[in-house]
Amino acid sequence: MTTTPSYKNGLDVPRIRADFPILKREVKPGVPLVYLDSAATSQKPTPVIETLDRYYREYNANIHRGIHKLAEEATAAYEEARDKIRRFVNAKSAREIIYTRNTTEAINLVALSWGRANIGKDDVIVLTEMEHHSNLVPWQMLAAEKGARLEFIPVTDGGELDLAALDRLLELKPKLVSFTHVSNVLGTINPVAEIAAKARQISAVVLVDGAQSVPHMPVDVQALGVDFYAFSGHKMCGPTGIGVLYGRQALLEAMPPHYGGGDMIKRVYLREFKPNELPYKFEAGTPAIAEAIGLGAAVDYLKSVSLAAIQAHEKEIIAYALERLEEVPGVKVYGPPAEKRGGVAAFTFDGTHPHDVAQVLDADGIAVRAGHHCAMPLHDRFDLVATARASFYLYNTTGEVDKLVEGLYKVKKLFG
Ligand code: C6P
Repeated sequence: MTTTPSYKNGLDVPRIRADFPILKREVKPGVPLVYLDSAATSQKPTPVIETLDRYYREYNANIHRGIHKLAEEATAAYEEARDKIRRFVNAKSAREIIYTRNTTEAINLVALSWGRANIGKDDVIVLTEMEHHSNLVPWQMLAAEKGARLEFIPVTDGGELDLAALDRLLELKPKLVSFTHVSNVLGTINPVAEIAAKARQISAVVLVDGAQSVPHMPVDVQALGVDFYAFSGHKMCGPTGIGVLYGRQALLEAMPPHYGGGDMIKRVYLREFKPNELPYKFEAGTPAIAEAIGLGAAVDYLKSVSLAAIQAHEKEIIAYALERLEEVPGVKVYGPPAEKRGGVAAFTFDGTHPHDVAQVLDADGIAVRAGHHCAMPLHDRFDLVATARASFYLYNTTGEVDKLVEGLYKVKKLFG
């Protein structure tokens, strides 16, 4: 058995764990929670929880409407959070930061607005085989509506994108290239800047699904050279119900609004309207005010820890996890080696169904996810119906990896 290494990355994990009240929880008497499901949603630190609490206790009001004190405070906090997020991903302007409910809604916004206005019959959209359903289904719906064609960058046996195939697909002159930064199943970190540069040469628009990257590594949308970048607050220590679409201003300016209603208008007449300026053009109706402000607090928290340190910590944890999982006879982990992946390990375990694996682990307080993880075509690619998945974040320890491995030996005993 490998001995547990000490962390080389400088992250004070015990101190970080103290910031997350839920991690003190026992799932039953004497059985502490081992939370290995942060790719589904992360836990929330006290500063985020307190920010939500303070909003409702002290300045709950609708934004951009009232001229009273509370409305002013709520509006200021909502817009301050937008600017924090802008700086976090290095967008040029806060106008380029559109609040959405989550990554899914951000991608649908692009499909409904940019897609409907720019994609026509026989136009090509390039996606990849490793996409989450959120970055597949909206394009399937658009392609069906417009008669457009979907093409896919294949995934290699090692769980990486086949970039030679990308070169061939770019010869089809796609209008859009849309792909995930980090796979939620394989953990693969895709070379975003390289793909975006190639796509730009043929003037394709580039959308990146950042659901599994923004929480875990420094992201600079300008350096990456992307047009759209989508992510979710709940996976980055923030509340549920809030997400972000980053879009290049020139593109967003040219796009029609996708939803109609309050806030997204400058002037309404009985038979027509004039849309509001950015970013409000895409924020119809009363938004998730508390959640946006809470996301601002999550950004402050992640910055105070340092994204570079979080990434280094996850690299250590995943390297250790891959090494330990390999020791367990019958376990097969999918995806590339630790250097090329984020903190995600999806695996199968001989003939045992992943749901049984997850259930046995759950009895010991170990939370992993089992299923297709909203990536059915990727599971088809590997001839799988489901996998079990452990995913790690800043608060996880190598001791928790050891518990996972102990749990898997229990599974082996039970199911032979
Ligand atoms: N993946 C998982 O357990 P939403 O639900 O909109 O916040 O995020 C959707 C999404 C989009 N892209 C990627 C790469 C994702 O991983 C997710 C969410 C979760 O893997 C829930 S299915």
